Amino acid sequence: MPTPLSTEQVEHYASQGFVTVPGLFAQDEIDLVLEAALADEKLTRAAYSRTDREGNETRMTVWDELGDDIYSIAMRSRRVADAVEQLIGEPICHYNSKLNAKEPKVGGSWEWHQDYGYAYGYGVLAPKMATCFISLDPSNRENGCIEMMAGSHLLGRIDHDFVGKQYCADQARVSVAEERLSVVPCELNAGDAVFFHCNTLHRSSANRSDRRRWALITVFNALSNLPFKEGPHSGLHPVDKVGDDVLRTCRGRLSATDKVFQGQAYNPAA
Ligand SMILES: O=C(O)CCC(=O)C(=O)O
Repeated sequence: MPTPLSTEQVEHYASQGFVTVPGLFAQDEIDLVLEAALADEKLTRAAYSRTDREGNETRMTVWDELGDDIYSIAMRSRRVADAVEQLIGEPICHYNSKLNAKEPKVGGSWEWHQDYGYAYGYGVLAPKMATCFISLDPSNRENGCIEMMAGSHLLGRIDHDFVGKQYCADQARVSVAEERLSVVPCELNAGDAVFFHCNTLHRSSANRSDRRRWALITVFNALSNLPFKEGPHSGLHPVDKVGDDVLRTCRGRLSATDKVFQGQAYNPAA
């Protein structure tokens, strides 16, 4: 199994529940992804809004299958897929992907949650999942960078419930966890990535700034851990990895079909 991450990076992930990898993608590669996303009518059409407690809206587009579009190619590239496989320790499949667009001034917050809090309800048996978050814009506290609660993956799965339109981790537990653990704002440059465990509590604030904060996010699952229920995931086959050089050949490779986009808010309770 290839091991693109260093021992220190893997140890950080194991103890803290996440690891930041600066410069996973170069600026010119991110520019190609953004150029495509801004021109991609199918991607825009499939976007929907998720409002936070204050009624601010984060626009997101979700898709179930990794295809040959440039966003999927980024996530199928070895620097991502091999790293996730190294962290999960087993062959991996795709779970879901999304583009989260926090627009200047209006982009909403994400409350504390675990990705496994969602996936559990859709029949994923074990927390053998990890997420790759790639920043497409510089992100900091002002425009709502993602924040990790260090070590929270060791708390196990926390019950989730709806607060408004968001599915959030149990507030009482989160409050205690916040007192005992530290919260790390992941300030990122475009092209930096954060890999995090599916039980790591994470959140982000609303974008009050005049700078956009877009991110490309993929959740991967262990191939041995396929969901036993229907849901917003594909899985079923191993990630078809591509070389890191392929992305630069994918200028303008937009989404091929509307069908790849699920366009539905996640609702394991439905
Ligand atoms: O975009 C963000 O800041 C967080 C997104 C997130 O946690 C999610 O999509 O599950």
